Amino acid sequence: MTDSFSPARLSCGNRVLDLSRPHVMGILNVTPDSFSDGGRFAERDAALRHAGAMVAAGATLVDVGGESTRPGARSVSPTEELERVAPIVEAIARELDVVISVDTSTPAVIRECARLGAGLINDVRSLRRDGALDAAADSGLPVCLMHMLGEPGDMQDDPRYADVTAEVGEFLAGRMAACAAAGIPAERIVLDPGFGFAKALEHNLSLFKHMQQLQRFGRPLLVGVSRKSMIGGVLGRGIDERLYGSLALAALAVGKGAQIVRVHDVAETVDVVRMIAAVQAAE
Ligand code: 8Y4
Repeated sequence: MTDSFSPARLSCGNRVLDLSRPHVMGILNVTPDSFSDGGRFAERDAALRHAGAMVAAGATLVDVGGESTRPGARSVSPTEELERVAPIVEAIARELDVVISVDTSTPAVIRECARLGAGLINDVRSLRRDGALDAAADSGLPVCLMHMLGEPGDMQDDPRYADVTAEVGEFLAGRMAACAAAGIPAERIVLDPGFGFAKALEHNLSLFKHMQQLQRFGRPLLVGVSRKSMIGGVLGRGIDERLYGSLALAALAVGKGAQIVRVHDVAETVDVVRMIAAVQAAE
């Protein structure tokens, strides 16, 4: 009985997320500005201001990432990634009341950010890098396991599925088993279908339609579709014209039971999510 229900709470370090209502995770830009002679301080300041604005708009999580997952992006060394992310995690932990999610696959970054006050490890590689399972286990933090085949650089080279939702479910079950073996219990896991990762438009749409199948694991679902190419593919809109498409998918995801939506447009999405939550909470 309790198995088929998502738990009401997720413990995120020193904060607890109430999962009886949906949450908005704001995507934080951490773009290194090589032209600013203010250097690291200006970067950290801009990130902190952006995070503060998202929290004021109602984000209960912010996702901080120092490595681009875009196809063709230059790879970043662990030291470089840590130098970008750690000061920002530290500043947000000191200044803001929010769960800090760290978008990383790198064991050293997982360990250091946990020490600095992060509340969630968001790994698009689902802890498949050497040492990542142990680092996440030792952190004591929850982990978001996301479906992706291959690596960001090659993932869009002709992805094929017989049944995309079933295969995503099998993949996530395998990663949950790997986590269990490494000492990360199910209670610390969040699952993510991985929209836009190793999936053609038809796969993204079918996976979205059948996302509810992933509720069978009894774990909270995180969905990231904001401004993604599946919206561009359907609507024929450029990246700056995808707000309404993004809001439609955020609403539909929450309607299908997603507890966390990862978005760029926090204020707009918070209105959508709060409206749905009000209806869901009614008699
Ligand atoms: C515009 C800007 C359009 C960026 C697309 C994008 C997910 C994620 C990403 C996700 C989880 C992205 C780090 C891709 N997507 N983490 N990360 N789930 N858990 N592209 O779907 O936002 S990066």
